[in-house]
Amino acid sequence: MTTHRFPPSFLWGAATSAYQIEGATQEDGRGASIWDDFCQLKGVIRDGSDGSAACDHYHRYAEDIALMRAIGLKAYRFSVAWPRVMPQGRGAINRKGLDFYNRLVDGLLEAGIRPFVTLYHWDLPSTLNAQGGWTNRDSAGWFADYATVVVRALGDRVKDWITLNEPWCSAYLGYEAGMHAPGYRDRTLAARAAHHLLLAHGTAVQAIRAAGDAQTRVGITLNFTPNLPASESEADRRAAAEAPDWFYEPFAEPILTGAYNARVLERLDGAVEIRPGDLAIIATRNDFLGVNYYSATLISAERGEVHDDNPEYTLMGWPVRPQGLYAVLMRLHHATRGQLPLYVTENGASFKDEVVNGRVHDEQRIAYLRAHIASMHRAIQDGADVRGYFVWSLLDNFEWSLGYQQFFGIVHVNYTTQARIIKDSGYFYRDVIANNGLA
Ligand code: IFM
Repeated sequence: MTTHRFPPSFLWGAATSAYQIEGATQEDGRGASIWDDFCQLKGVIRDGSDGSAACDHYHRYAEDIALMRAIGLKAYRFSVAWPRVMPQGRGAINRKGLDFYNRLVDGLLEAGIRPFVTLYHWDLPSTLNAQGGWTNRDSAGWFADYATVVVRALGDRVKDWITLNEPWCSAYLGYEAGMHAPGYRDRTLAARAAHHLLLAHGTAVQAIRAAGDAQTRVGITLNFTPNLPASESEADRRAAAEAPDWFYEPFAEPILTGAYNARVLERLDGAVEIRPGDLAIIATRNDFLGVNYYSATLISAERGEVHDDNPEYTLMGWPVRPQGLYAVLMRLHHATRGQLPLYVTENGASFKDEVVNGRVHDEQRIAYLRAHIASMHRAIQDGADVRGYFVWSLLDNFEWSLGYQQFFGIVHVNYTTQARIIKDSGYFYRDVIANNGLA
């Protein structure tokens, strides 16, 4: 019996990104990206690995589409590698790079799977980084030009475009925490990158609309880690509502309202020039908003950030808090007065898996997905306009500075043989899709 039924047109999908799965980083004219460079630095990737082979998806995409079909995916979110399409970041276009995405899109459409294309999932061409990367205001124009090239090439078949994936990570993990490429530790650079990423997003939305057609839809994907009250008490509720939200305020707020709040302005002040008209560009209308959700923070009025009495953690060390997905979706629903369709563009969990007789019995991942899908269902019942859900991830893959030691896939990948096995969570998800809900 289906207990949580979703709207008939609900789009069930899975997501990946180029550097995390493609491999073939030196093939067919692809240029270098900041992640190729970063991985070569000593000690920055936990297992000393890189994305040069990854899941070899560049060669195995047809097999991967067959897996998507076996699971019954209705949509697939992948990213285009900017340096594959424009090896120098600007100017010359690499036909062979575009051809790969042409083949991928054609294969998806033949399989009846709707492509959602992210234009930037962190692999900035190295040549652009040499010119300042996102700290250079010109990056907005570079990105819009690249977006135009891709939309002109694929836009006859791809209608759903995501400009940036998680600009919070690009700016703060990349330029302030030094954990991600390009690996800088400088608050000023991070603030500058954050503003320019937003500018790049708004500029690209306009460019994508100009290059696309009447069916073109464009949005951005942001990551949220909301503050939740540690208890139902009035004091905790107020504390959670009033606590700074460093995930929401610097990106979602200016995109949705056309203004930075005072806390964000304080951080940007002196680091970056905000020119008249910038915020209008940043707030260019989106057709949808992509929501990435993994975990939440608990806030108590007396003790600040706290932990649950009996927390369950994923292998990433992230507490499992499905109620946070409901909270984020409802907050966005209210902030946009229900006027902006939402997609959960990433949600999933890393747990250590074991292959036993050719099967992976990943009960914890199934429980995580079930609880989050139920939480999203509650938000839809309460009015949130959520149009789709993408599991992170289709495949186990390269988890950035944690290398190949995290396992988010609903499909297991053996990195020696490149053999794939659909995990039990993949079969669970197949049933969710087939029933359009939870059983
Ligand atoms: O693997 C990443 C992805 O690239 C962006 N969002 C979070 C995922 C898990 O850390």
